[in-house]
Amino acid sequence: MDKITLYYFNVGDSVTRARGENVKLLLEDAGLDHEYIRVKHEDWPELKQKIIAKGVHSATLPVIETNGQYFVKAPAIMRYISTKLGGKYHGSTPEENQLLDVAAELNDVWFEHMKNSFFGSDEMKAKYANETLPAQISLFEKYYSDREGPFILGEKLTYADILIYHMIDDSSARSMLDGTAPNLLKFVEAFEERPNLKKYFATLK
Ligand SMILES: N[C@@H](CCC(=O)N[C@@H](CS)C(=O)NCC(=O)O)C(=O)O
Repeated sequence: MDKITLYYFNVGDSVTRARGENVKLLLEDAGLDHEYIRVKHEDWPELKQKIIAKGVHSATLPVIETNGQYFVKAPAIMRYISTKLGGKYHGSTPEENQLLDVAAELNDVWFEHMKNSFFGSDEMKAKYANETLPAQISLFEKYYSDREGPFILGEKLTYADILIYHMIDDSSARSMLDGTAPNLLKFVEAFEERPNLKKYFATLK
């Protein structure tokens, strides 16, 4: 693929928090030539208008620009890149791809819960930590128990795995997996051992 420029905000004090990191992880795993531009909130309205002027009616971040074109919505960007790479991060059958779509949809529901608690009251934060988060982990553990793993479809890493890995990371939920979600733990460990990702994670320390 041609060089990709990824744009996203910095959210809070973390360089990996929220939706942009999903695309970043895919770019790193695939070893694609890219640049990651952090958009300041005051610069976003101008960039947004520039993207809209290119015919992208619902301009949000993350966005990627490649070959003069802009592409939006994190899971859709990931599917687009996967398709450009011959389905590298897709399943092999319509049924497998349907499962990945479902996992991505459920992941988005989880993200919305996390986002609302992040910006919400102490009560909302406590409800998320004590009820929603354990329920989400237990739900995804079921999906990862259906096959040998380590990934949701088996041995092949998919874009849905990237979304789910990042959700676990963003929720600081890794430590909760030990003893409660063995298949998710196996998945997370395998994910972190992927050579390109291992190198990338080392740069974050
Ligand atoms: N479902 C979309 C959500 C995109 C979204 O809401 N992005 C927010 C930042 S996380 C945004 O761009 N907000 C500014 C705006 O809508 O102008 C995705 O996955 O990319």
